[in-house]
Amino acid sequence: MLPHCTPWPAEAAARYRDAGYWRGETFGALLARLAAEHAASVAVVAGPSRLTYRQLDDRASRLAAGLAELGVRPRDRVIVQLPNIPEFLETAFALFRLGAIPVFTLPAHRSSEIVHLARHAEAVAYVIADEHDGFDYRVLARQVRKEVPGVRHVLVAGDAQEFTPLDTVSGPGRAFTDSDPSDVALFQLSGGTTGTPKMIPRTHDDYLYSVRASAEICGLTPDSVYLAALPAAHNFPMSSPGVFGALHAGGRVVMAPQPTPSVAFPLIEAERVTLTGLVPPLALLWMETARTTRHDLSSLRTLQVGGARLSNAAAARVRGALGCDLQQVYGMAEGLVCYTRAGEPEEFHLTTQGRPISPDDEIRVVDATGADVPPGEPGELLTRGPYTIRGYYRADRHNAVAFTPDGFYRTGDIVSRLPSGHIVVEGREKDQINRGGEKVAAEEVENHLLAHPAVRDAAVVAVPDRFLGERTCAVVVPRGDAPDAADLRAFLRDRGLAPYKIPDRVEIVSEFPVTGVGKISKRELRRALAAGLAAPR
Ligand code: AMP
Ligand code: DBH
Repeated sequence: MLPHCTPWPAEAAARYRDAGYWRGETFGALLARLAAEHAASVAVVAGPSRLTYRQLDDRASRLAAGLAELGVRPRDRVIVQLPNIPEFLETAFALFRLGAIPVFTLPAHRSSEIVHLARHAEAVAYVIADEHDGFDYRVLARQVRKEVPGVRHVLVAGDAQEFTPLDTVSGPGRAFTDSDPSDVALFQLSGGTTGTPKMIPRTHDDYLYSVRASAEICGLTPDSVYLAALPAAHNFPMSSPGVFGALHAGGRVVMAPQPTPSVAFPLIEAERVTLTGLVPPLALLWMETARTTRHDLSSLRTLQVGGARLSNAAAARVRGALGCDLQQVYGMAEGLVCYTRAGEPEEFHLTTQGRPISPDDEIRVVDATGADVPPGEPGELLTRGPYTIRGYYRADRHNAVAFTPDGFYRTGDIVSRLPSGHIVVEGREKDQINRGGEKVAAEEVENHLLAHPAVRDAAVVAVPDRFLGERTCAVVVPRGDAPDAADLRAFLRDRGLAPYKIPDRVEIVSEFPVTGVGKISKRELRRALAAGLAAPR
C-alpha cells in the first residue's frame, strides 16, 4: 500500500478475500471489462455529450497516455476538482488506468483547502474546469501553482488560458501495467473535525466492493439511469451506488451540472432517470417544486436521501410529492454505508437510516467510557469492516484518536440500533456542523477566525435551521473594538475558505461559558444562542 496509509491487518484482508468481497479487480480493469460487455451502450450523458462505454474507455486510455507523456507516473497524486461534466469520468478513469491517484475535491473548495491538499498529497497535477457556477478556477490554479510549486501541471477542461487544455492531453492508446488492487485507488475527503481536511485512502478492492454491493442493494441493471445531481466527487454520488455503481451495472450516468429542479427535472424527463440521490434540503426543494412542475418525473423509481438526517415528517412526504420510493442512506467517506432496502416494511424507510451493506460490517454502539450500551440505547457508533479505512493519510496523531487500538473508526455519530440492525441517527458528538449534508469542522473555521487581528477567541457551533437542519454560528470574543460580521466573512473569504464554511451567523460576546475544567462549553453556548444569547456573556 502507498506509504503513510494504514493497511488492514493480514488476517482481516485474508478474510475479506475469502468471503469474496475483495476480488482483485482495479477500476482501470473494470472499465475495460465494461467496455467489452456493454460496448455500444451509452455510459455517460453530460451536456451535449453522450459517450458509449467503448468511447469512455477509449478516451480514458488516450488521456492516460497523454498524462504519462507529461510525466505523471503511477502512484502520483493528482488533485481533481471538476463539476459534473463529461471530463469528470474521463479523468477519473484515465488516472485509474495510469495508476495515478485522484484526490477528489469538491467544486466548492477554495485555496485554503486546495493548497493544503496539494501540499499534503504532494500532488504533481491539478485538474479543473475553466469556470463553474460563476467561479473562475484558473485564478485559483494560479495561487495553487505559486504556493505549491510541486504542482507541475494544471489541466483545464474548457478555456485553459496559460494552462494546458485537457483535451490536448492525449496519446496513442497503449497498454498500462495494471495497479495492485490492494493499493490506493483514490482519495476521498472527510468532512472532519480537525483544523485541516483529512485525506481518506480507498483501495481498489475495498471501494469496488462497496460500489458493487451498493449497486446490488439498489437493484441497478443495464436499464438503470442514475442522475448525478450532487457533485460527483462526493462519496455519496460517487459510490453509493452513484456514478460508479451505475457504470458497474452497465447502466447509464446522467451528469447534472446543478442539483436544482430547473436543471435536474428536464434531465429526468429527457433521459428517463430512474434513480438519484440528494441531501435533505434539496429533497425538500424538489418536493416543493414537483407540485407545480410541468416536467414528467414518472420514470423516477427511487429517491435516495442521505448526508444529513432527513426528518420523519419529510420522509413521509416523498412518495406523495415525487411518486417514487424513498431510500435513506447513511454513509461516510471513511467507509460504512447503510441503506434501507426495497421490500422492507415502509416504516423502516420512513424512520431509519438503513442497515449496513455488508454482513461483515462490525458495529458497536458505545458510551463515553467506550463500553457497549444496552441494545436500543443511544451511543457513539464505532465501525470496522471490509470497506472502512483503518487510518487517514499521513495523519498519525489524529489516527490515534479517530480509531480505537483494535481498528474501529469512531464516527462521532450518536445512533441507536433496532433489533433488525437498522440504525437511527440520533445526533452527533463530534465538533462538526452538518449544514444540510455539507460538513463543517468547527476547528478549521475557528483557526481562520483566530488569525483576524480583532479576534481574541472564537467558537463555531451549529444553530438549528428549518431548511438546512443546521447552520453555522461563529461566536467571537473581540480583542478591542468588535469586528463586524461582514468584515469577518470577507476576511474568511479572502483566506480562501470554501463558501459553505463561511459562518451564517456571527455573535460577539465578552466571554465564553466554560466547563468545569475551563474549556469552552459548546453545549452551554448552543443553549445560550437558542435563548437569544441573553445568558452568559
Ligand atoms: P464524512 O465523514 O465527511 O463523509 O461525513 C459523514 C457523516 O455525515 C456521517 O458520519 C454523519 O455524521 C453524516 N451523515 C451521512 N448520512 C447521514 C444520514 N442519512 N443521516 C444523518 N447523518 C448522516
Ligand atoms: O455524508 C456522507 O459522507 C455520505 C452520505 C451518504 C456518504 O459518504 C455516503 C452516503 O457514501
